[in-house]
Amino acid sequence: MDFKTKLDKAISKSSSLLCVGLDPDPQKLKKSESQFQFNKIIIEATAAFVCAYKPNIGFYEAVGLTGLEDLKNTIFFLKKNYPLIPVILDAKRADIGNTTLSLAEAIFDFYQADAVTANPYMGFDSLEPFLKRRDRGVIVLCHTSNPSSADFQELSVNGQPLYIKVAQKVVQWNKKYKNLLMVVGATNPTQIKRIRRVAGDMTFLVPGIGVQSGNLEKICQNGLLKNGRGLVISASRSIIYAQDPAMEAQNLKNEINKYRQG
Ligand code: OMP
Repeated sequence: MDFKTKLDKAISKSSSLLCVGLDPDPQKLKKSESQFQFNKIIIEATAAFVCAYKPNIGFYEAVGLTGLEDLKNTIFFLKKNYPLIPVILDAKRADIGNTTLSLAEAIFDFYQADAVTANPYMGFDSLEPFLKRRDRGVIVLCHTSNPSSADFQELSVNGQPLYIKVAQKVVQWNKKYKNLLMVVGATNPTQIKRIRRVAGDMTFLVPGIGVQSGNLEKICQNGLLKNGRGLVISASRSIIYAQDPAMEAQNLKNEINKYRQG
């Protein structure tokens, strides 16, 4: 089953557009608790309320080899116990072609992620080895949520902001490969409206809800499709460090669903 079909089915089954980011900061874990043990508790508490999980590789790389093992164990735990929930490995990768080929092997074969986040700065050939893995999703950064995202993404290129040029390219590539999505940060409610006009019914991964203070209502108003889909809304810290991660995930799922019903 390809990534988009798996995601679509997971959205139907969970009635949720919520993705939980598995970003265990080593500083915040209890003594002797591994990142895998931390994730397992979060996954068991939140699995009923999510359509996807998104571990960010940076938190695991920070720990060294045991971190990478914990990342692999987390994804394998999900595959074994929650095989219908897709896993997005947030790595924001892309490089010259033969290097991306190796990245694709690491992300899709070694870690067995269903999708990867990818950086479009180096252009088409840097993404092609990911795109050729047609059963996996490639989620290209279009407009990110961070404070300095405008430094490059809002630069005018022939009268249009660069992020719109990126969105146009992603739409074009998706016509051929059919496995693309894009990242639009939740702190960009006006930009998401413009991107939606360019992107038709493509799905956006939307991080930046919670600690980064993205505006959920505006994002939903401006980004959701008429069928109540088209967005996967991701939160990490506000859920994984909550007193009650299950309740936090359920509340966020319900809040998103309020907007889906218009
Ligand atoms: P919280 O702010 O704790 O919810 O975490 C957000 C997660 O989404 C982190 O793993 C970020 O790396 C990731 N992210 C963004 O915050 N902003 C973006 O524009 C893109 C991403 C991403 O690609 O997921």
